[in-house]
Amino acid sequence: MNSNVIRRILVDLARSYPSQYHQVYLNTLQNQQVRTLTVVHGQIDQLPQKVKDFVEECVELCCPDKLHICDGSEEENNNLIKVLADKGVINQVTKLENCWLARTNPKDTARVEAKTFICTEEKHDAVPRSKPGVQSKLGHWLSPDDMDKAVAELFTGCMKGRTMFLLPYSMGPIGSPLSKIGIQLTDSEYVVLSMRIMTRMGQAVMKHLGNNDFVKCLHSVGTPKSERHENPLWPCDPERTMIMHRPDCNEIVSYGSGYGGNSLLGKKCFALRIGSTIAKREGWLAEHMLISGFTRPDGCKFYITAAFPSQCGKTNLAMMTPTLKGYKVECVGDDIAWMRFDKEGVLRAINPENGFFGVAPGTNHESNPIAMETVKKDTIFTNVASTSDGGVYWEGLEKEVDLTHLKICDWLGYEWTPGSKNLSSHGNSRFCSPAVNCPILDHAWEAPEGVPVSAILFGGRRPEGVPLVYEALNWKHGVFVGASIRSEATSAAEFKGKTIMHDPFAMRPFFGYNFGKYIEHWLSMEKKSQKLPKIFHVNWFRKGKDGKFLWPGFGDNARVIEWIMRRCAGEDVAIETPIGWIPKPGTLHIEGLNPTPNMEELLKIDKKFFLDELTEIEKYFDENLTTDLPQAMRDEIKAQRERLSK
Ligand code: O2Y
Ligand code: MN
Repeated sequence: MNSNVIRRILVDLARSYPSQYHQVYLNTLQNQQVRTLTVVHGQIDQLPQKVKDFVEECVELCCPDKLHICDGSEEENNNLIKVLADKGVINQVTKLENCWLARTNPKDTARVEAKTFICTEEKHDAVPRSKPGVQSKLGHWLSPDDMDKAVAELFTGCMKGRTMFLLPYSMGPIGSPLSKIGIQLTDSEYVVLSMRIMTRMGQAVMKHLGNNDFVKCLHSVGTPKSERHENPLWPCDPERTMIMHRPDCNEIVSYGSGYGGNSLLGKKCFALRIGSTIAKREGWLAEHMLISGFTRPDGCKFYITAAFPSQCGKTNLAMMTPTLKGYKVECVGDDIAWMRFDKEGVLRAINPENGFFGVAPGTNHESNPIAMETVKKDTIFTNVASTSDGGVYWEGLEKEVDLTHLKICDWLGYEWTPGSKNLSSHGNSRFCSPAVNCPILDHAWEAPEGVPVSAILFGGRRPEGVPLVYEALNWKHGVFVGASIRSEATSAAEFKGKTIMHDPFAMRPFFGYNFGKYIEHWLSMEKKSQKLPKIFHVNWFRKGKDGKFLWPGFGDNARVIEWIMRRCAGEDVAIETPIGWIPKPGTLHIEGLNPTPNMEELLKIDKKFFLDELTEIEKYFDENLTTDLPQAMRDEIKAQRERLSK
């Protein structure tokens, strides 16, 4: 008998087996023996049929010993914390309230772009046609056959001896018309704890799901051959890690990594990669953007969204403490925005997440006091250092933690001394904290209809040439500005060093479909509304001849946002330049800044620099998009070149 037929029969048998024993009997195909799966938490017969089918299929494939259906309760959470703490996978940060520190396998510390794939029938649906000989930098394609082979090879029996956890979760407030539901299966307790922070997870979601469709997410930390008998605290399989997405059937499959964006599948995989494909189909936008509300002293409030590449300060801007008197910032989200036009033509945004997975190094009471407050309780830290008084430490806290009488254990667990040539914390170490801990969380952060967006900001880390702020001439030009984002590379991904990388829309690692089509989708938004948000480009990182930053940044960025708000209110505070509108002299509030910033330098537009920039952008488009580049973008290049050549 064909193994699939045997499989079907055994699954049917399993379904009819009395559920009160919480047991289903399933077949492991490797040895054709019947194995026992113990349901240790929750009831399989109470799952919606579509969820049951998905679980059974994955149980058959992965062969876990146990199944735990998560309810999202505090009790469940505490039990899992205890399991991990008893094993030594996490340690309590006793100085803080209900905070924990995880140290990962040093080979599993960041998203792995090179091993992240979009699987479609046609390659062209996933990635643009690049120039012959040019390896596309806009995503990696996998054929359905290759994905099936990879899944069979990597996942067969990969959860033997482990528990499979079933997590029902909602991206966005449960029940919001803008929200979507996912079901993640994982063999990592750390992932369960983190997903409970980062998403709305548990029973309420399952109830809301009913028999509707959901995004199917399968995750395993994997079982490397070399470590099968070593029982490592942080199992992973770095050599064979693969993160695969199938937009046509809303599926995510991730193997080999327990870290961040590779394993918390609601975040980059669902909310951005699969999210952008759903958004394309349904006519909305899923973007790598923070969402914040700014209130002026007169009470007038504006919401902005902002797309900056990874590690360019989105969390700092989202939680900014403004230095301008009487201004208030409130945070809706720090990383992802789902946006659609409402019936009145107003662009509305929700934050699909429920927490912050922020970079620890560099976060301190000067750069982000609100984040420092947010991480004080219910937080999971990953790959930061610990101090002998029960605290945590990372680069950037030098002025705040008195290390003189403390012993420090670095992120690898070794004793560390200040001044050592090694860093105490990994450059991509993180805090994972519930959004509700944020003292400036916006009152409308869970509004089902989303918040109204007045301005969209693009930006990057540009030490040279790019002014502090400019406003796009119109929507089409704004789309070109987004498509042209470049930024000094950082350590969030595998790319290191100080090169200026292209990162269109700050989405380069997160496109779920062909970037050429993505640009077209953005262009098509113009037809949806008469009330389009204004588009701006900001750069906090311009440096002077002495190599020092020209702009103080952080809370003083409120001064730039204040100018942006005035533009949104229609004030005549800008002058036109070949690249867009910049502040009229004297209109950007710099009073009280010491030293007084050199505004002339900060806003200077060097025509030669921008002509070279255009040449580079055109080359990038030609190499990476060839004929997939929408004509509108070529028109923008031509028009900008003409403006710069006058
Ligand atoms: O390296 C990772 O797995 C985390 S990446 C990340 C986490 C939170 C927010 N943004 C990012 C990013 O890379 O954009
Ligand atoms: Mn991000």
